[in-house]
Parts: sequence; C-alpha cells; structure tokens
Amino acid sequence: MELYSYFRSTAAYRVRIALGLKELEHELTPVNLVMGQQREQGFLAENPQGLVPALKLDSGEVLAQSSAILEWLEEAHPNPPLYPQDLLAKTRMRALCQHIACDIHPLNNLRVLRYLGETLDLEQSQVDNWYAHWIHRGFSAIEETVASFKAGFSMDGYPGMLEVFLIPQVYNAYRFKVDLSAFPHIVALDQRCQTLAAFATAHPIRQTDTPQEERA
Ligand SMILES: N[C@@H](CCC(=O)N[C@@H](CS)C(=O)NCC(=O)O)C(=O)O
Repeated sequence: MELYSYFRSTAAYRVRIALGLKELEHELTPVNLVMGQQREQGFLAENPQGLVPALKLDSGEVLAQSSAILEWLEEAHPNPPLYPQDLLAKTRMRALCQHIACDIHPLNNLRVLRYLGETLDLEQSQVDNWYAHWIHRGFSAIEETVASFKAGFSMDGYPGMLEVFLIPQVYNAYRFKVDLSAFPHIVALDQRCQTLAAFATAHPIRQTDTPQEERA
C-alpha cells in the first residue's frame, strides 16, 4: 500500500497511526501541501478531492478521506480490532471519533485558519483565539470519557480508534500553543500513547518529509 501523506497533516497522521497499530506494510509518498502539490494534476488524478491522506491499495484503487480509509483498514485488516466488539460501545467510540473528525478538525483546518487571516483579515491573535475556542469546546466533551480509562486506553489494554483520532488533534493543539491544562486526562493519554511504537513512528517530527528543524 502507498499512503499519500504530509508530515504535519493531522488527518494523514491518523492513518499512519492505524497502519502502525495494525502493523501493515506500506510506503509513504509525501505531498507538500505548502507547495500546493495537492492541487497538481498528478495528485488530482489519484485523489480528485485534492486532500491528504489518500491510500493507494495494492490493487491500484485509491481511497480518500481518513475516516473512510480507517473504516476500510478496520474491515479489511480486523486484527487488532480498533473498535470494541459490543455494538453500543462501538457506536459510542465512533461518535467520539466523529466529534473530532467532523466537529473539531474542520473548524481548525489550515485552509479555514488561512481564510480567517488572509480573506477576512482577522489579527493573528483572533485566529489563535478561534483555534483555542474550538479545541476547548471539543476536548471538554471527551475529557470525562478519557478519565474513565484511568492509566489505560480506550480498548482493553491498548489504544483504539479514539486514540487514532484524538492524538493527532492533541499534537495540533500543542502546535498552536493551546493551553491544555483543563484536560489532564487527555494530556496523560497522549503521553502514554507516545511511548508506543505505532504513535512514535507516526509522529510528525519523524516523517521522511519532516524539515530538519522540526525533527526530533
Ligand atoms: N476530512 C478530510 C480532511 C482532509 C484534510 O483536510 N487534509 C488537509 C491536511 S490535514 C489537506 O490536505 N489540506 C490541503 C488543502 O486544504 O489544500 C479527511 O479526514 O481526510
């Protein structure tokens, strides 16, 4: 498999983590979003949505949208499972994942922040406040669930789909210097995840396209 990725993309980071948790062999093809490679013909021919991630399967088919890719990975490669077996628990975890993917990430996406600054002419401090506001609103709805994991993870003894979605959003919150002191359980879960190979390998500071100055 070939994953079209960008080191800093939180949506691509999700898929990198899941590929690692499932120990699936793959190659990474960087798409430089700052240089606009996502809008070049070569990439658009693979993914007309012009966004990363995209996953090219061994059959040559290309899948778009991180949530759809993650559902495919879960069904095509069920071990280890990243959702609980119990239908109610599974649906609850899906709801938290969608909360991150649909109600936090799109509001704080780089193209939205750029539009606020460049088109609507907001000051940088206003854009930063926007970013922090949606992180605080979003993480407030998750903190209590994460507290219930105590020193563990969303699955029985290991991370599941919730961590796949949440940890990249935590990385991005740190990147934008959001104060996360109101979310001690999310911060602690992030620290536990970073000790695991799948998360450490997928981290934006360790990608082939990570610029030298941002490397670990
Ligand atoms: N809902 C999409 C979001 C993908 C997305 O927004 N990707 C960003 C990077 S995190 C991107 O490719 N941005 C390029 C652009 O906006 O031109 C997903 O989950 O895959």
